[in-house]
Amino acid sequence: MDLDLFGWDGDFAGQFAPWADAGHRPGRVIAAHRGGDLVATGAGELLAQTTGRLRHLAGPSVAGLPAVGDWVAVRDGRIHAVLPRRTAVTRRAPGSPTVEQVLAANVDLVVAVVAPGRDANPRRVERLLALAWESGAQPVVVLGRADLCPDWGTDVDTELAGLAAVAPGVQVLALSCYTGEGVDEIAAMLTPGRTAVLLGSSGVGKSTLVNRLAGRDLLATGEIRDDGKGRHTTTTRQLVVLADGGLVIDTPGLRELGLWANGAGTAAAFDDVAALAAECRFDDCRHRTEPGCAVLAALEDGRLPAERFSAWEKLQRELAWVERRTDPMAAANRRRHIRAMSKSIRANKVHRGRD
Ligand SMILES: Nc1nc2c(ncn2[C@@H]2O[C@H](COP(=O)(O)OP(=O)(O)OP(=O)(O)O)[C@@H](O)[C@H]2O)c(=O)[nH]1
Ligand SMILES: [Mg+2]
Ligand SMILES: [Zn+2]
Repeated sequence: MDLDLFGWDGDFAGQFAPWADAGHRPGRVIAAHRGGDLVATGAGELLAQTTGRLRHLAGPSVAGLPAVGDWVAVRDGRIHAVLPRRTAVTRRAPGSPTVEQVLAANVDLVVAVVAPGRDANPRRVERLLALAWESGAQPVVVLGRADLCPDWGTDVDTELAGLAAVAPGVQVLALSCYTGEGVDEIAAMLTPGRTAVLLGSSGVGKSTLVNRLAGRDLLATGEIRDDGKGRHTTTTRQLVVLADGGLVIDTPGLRELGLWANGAGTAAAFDDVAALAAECRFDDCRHRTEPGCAVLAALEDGRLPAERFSAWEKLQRELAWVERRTDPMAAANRRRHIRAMSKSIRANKVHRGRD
C-alpha cells in the first residue's frame, strides 16, 4: 500500500527517521477498536496493540497514546511510538476533569456538522469552533440535513445567518446529502492527502456524508428517532480514503464538548470579543465596571450580543477550571512524557551510531 495515499509526506518521514533503522515501519492509525488500533502500513493493514513501554510513558494521560489519524512506528505487530502530531482535536474526557482525550490527529480540516433547529444552537457551535481552532486545523461549519429546514419551520438562509454570527472568519455552508447541495463544495476541500474530521451530534448525517463523498455505502447510517435525535449509530472513529485522494475521519456523535485547551482556540473562536477587549483602556480589564472598556461599550450599543459575551465568559471560566485541575499534575506529566519521548529517540540514535 502506498502510504502517500494516507497523507504521508516529507515532514512525517523526517519525524520517523529516528525509528527507521530499528526495524520499525511507519503506519497511520485508521480506526480504534477494542482489540487494538487498525494501522495502515506499506505492507497492508494490521491490528496493533500499543507497547507497555509506550503506555508507561504516557502515564495517566491517554493523550500520548495512539489516536485515529496518528502516524506511528510499528514493529512486530505493535505500536512503539506516536510521531509528533501536526494537529490534534482534543476534548476533556467525559466524566474526568483531568484527562485529555484525542478525538483525531493530523487533520487539516475540522468539519463541524450541525442540524437545523435545536442542534444549531449558537452556544454549541461556539464550543465546537473553540475545539476546532484549538486543534490547529482549519474549521468549517456545515448545516447538515438542510433539506429539512422547512419541516422545522425555518429556512436555510436564516439558519446560515445564525451560524455565521457565531463563526467569525469561518466558512459556513448548507449541506444536503439527499439533494446533493453542498456535497461538491466539501469534496473540493478534500484535495489528495488532506485529512478532514467530521464532528457533531448523533444523527446530523456525518456518516451519510462520508458515504456520499466516497460514492458508496461504506459506513452504517442510522434512522432518526421520533424526537429528532440520533441514536449513536457510529461507535468507532474511522478514517476513510476517498477515491479522489482526500481523507475523512468519521466520529461517533459528540454528547460532551468539554474544553481541553490553553485558551488559544477560544480566543480564535471569539476573535470579535478579543478584538474589542484589545481596545479596552486597561490591559487587565475584566469588562465589568472599568472605565474605557470597549467590551461594555459594544454591549451597550448592541454591537456585541449579550449572550455571546456571556458564552465567552463561561468558556473562560471553564478553561480556568481545567487549568486549576490539571496544573501542576497533568502539566508535569506532559513534560515528563515529552522528555521521556525525546530521550528514547536520542537513545535510539546513539544505538544506531554503535551499529
Ligand atoms: N433529510 C435528510 N436526512 C439525512 C441527510 N443526511 C443524513 N440523513 C439521515 O439522517 C440519519 C442519520 O444519519 P447518519 O449519517 O447516521 O448520522 P451520523 O451523524 O453519522 O450519526 P451518528 O453516527 O449517530 O453520530 C439517517 O437516517 C440519514 O439517512 C440529509 O441530508 N437530509
Ligand atoms: Mg455516524
Ligand atoms: Zn474591557
